[in-house]
Amino acid sequence: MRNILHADFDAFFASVEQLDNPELRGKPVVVGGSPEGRGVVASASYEARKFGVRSAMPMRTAFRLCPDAIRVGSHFDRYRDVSRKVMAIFHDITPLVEPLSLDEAYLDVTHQVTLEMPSESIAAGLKKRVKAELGLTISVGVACTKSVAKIASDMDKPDGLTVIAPGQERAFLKPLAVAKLWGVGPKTAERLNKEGIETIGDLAERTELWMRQRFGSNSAHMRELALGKDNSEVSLERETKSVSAETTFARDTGEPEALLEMVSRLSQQVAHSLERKDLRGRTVKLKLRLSDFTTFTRQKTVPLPVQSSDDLANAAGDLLRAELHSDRTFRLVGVGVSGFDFEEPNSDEPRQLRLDF
Ligand code: TTP
Ligand code: MG
Ligand code: MG
Repeated sequence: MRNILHADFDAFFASVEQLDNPELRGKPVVVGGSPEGRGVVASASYEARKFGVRSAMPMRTAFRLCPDAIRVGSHFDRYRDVSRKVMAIFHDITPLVEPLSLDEAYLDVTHQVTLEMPSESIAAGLKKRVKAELGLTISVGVACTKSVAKIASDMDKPDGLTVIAPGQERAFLKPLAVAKLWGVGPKTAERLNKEGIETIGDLAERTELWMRQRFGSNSAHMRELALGKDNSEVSLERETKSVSAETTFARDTGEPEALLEMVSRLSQQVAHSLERKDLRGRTVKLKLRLSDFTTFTRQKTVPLPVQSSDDLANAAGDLLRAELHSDRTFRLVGVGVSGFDFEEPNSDEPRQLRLDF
């Protein structure tokens, strides 16, 4: 049995801004580009979230929901610096640290657990240390599997500590919204809801055939996850979960032709590397950074896994067109593919029969 922690900063960018500028503390703070420049919210303080403000929301919407919000531009170097520091603290606890992004990581503490120091105490100690040394709060989930630990860390934000005892995984997941499950994005969740699947428990009760028809070769894995089973290790070298390429323009541009041309070039690069690795994926992601450094992604799931540069460029181009506005200029664009569909050796199920899940 493993002991896993998932740690994630609370309102990361916004909290760093509040730390660096005491006047912002206790106030609804949003980090991101200006509403006039069609900026997007990167991070919202918990004071702002009370009004319904969320990440990736247009800044204009955020100000409509919360007119008193205080907007701050991003300071990436600072966030990177804080991220390095927190990762160093994690590594002080265990060498088995798997970062997922700047503000979160899995920690395998199996070898650190003793009778006097159960995983819950390790997690509490970690939270205390981060608060004392960095002045910021993290939320931590403790469980025997990565997927349950990750869902648990999100349960009691901010400053949360949620422990799922061994054997309680299924009961814990049962009442939770199906969208909380790894691999179930908003669109899939919507479709599942239409079929009467509201909770992870509802999903866990479906038959294997039912799952296969919707999730294809990924169905067995999805079912295990819904049951709270997940054998994946906290790994230092991550398996390829996505393939991407990005470019920063020499000069920021808002020209649709230039941007689409770049998307098509990046799609070719990504397609080449997909081909080399013999991978095809169903989620196409477009990454955009505006002139003010606000960064956001848009993604879509395509019915059939893509590998060719044309399919990729089409999907990414659609995503790009939706984000082009005359008053917007971009400094970076990136294209990526994830959601790899590993073919089962004995699978004779025609791909075309799969629904768009
Ligand atoms: P998250 O951990 O997803 O969000 P958060 O830390 O702001 O809030 P929470 O308390 O719910 O964890 O992301 C970490 C940082 O990554 C976030 O502070 C800003 C950045 N980010 C973006 O730039 N764009 C996005 O769409 C998201 C989701 C995050
Ligand atoms: Mg966070
Ligand atoms: Mg995070």
